[in-house]
Amino acid sequence: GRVLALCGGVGGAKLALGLQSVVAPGQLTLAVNTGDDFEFLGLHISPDLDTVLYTLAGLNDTARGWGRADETWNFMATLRELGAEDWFSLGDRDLAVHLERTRRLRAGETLTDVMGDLARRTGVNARLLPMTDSPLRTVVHTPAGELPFQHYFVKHRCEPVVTGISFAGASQAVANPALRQALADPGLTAIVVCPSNPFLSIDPILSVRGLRAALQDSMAPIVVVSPLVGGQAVKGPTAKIMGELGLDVNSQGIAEHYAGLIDGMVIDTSDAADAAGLGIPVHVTRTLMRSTEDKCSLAREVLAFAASMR
Ligand code: FO1
Ligand code: CA
Repeated sequence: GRVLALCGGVGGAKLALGLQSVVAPGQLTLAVNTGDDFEFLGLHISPDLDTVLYTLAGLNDTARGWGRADETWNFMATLRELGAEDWFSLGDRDLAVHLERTRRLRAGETLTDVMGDLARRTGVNARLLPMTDSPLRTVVHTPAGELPFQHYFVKHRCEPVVTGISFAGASQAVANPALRQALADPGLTAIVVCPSNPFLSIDPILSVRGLRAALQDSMAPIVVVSPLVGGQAVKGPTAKIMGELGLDVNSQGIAEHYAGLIDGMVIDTSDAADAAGLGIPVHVTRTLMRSTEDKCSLAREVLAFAASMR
């Protein structure tokens, strides 16, 4: 059956890759966070869409976690010699994607059209949908003021204390029509929330006007894969942010965050003790995705778990 997955960057892209291998060709749709998007050197940057694109196309740099494999950095080195802004790095190959995408956006194409074409040309076997084509920007609140997401994440290396998070433009944003269509499809059999950061990667998607309600109205069961392993984030600032926001850094905290939306949760074996207290169906398994086989077997288990709830 058809499957829809919500995802952000690295953690989400790994499960998306597993889903791409186990879901029948043409049946997987990915709704990707664009709250991290911004403009740098006049270029439109979509970090999560690119992480998912490169991962599904097999072009990603696995060690760095973002950008392309086999990358060179002549552009950045030359920029630095010119005294230009250089806190955000674009590799030479990545730069070509950014130049072409920005040109097409300026010529009037939507982000959905451009990403769809890039996905087709790189051999991706899933529908890659930005959650919205409207500008929606994640803003991180800190004691020293508000920071655009990439300033918080890259320029300030997630060091500032997070006192809140908001999504500028969310109430005016128009949900991607193709995503609304996927949600209304009676043939949709599962909605998977990937193990991405709930606050920084999934909440922006849920903040798009009408999307949370459309998810709730969908007939398909919604299953979230916890981004925590042993009460810790696999990568990135999830645990740090949860602590700073006064939330419990455990499966219970994740379940409460998604309460009213999700029908089931997949947690890691190291968090198995949490299962009984979650109040929703839980599937316990190994959720760390190192190998391709890890990604595929987790994808299969998540879909089987969702199928058990229909
Ligand atoms: N992350 C960094 O920590 N430093 C960078 O210079 C950087 C550049 C970059 C360029 C293109 C791209 O698609 C992603 C890039 N990222 C970089 C990753 C990105 O900022 C974050 O990982 C995501 O926004 C969080 O999901
Ligand atoms: Ca429902």
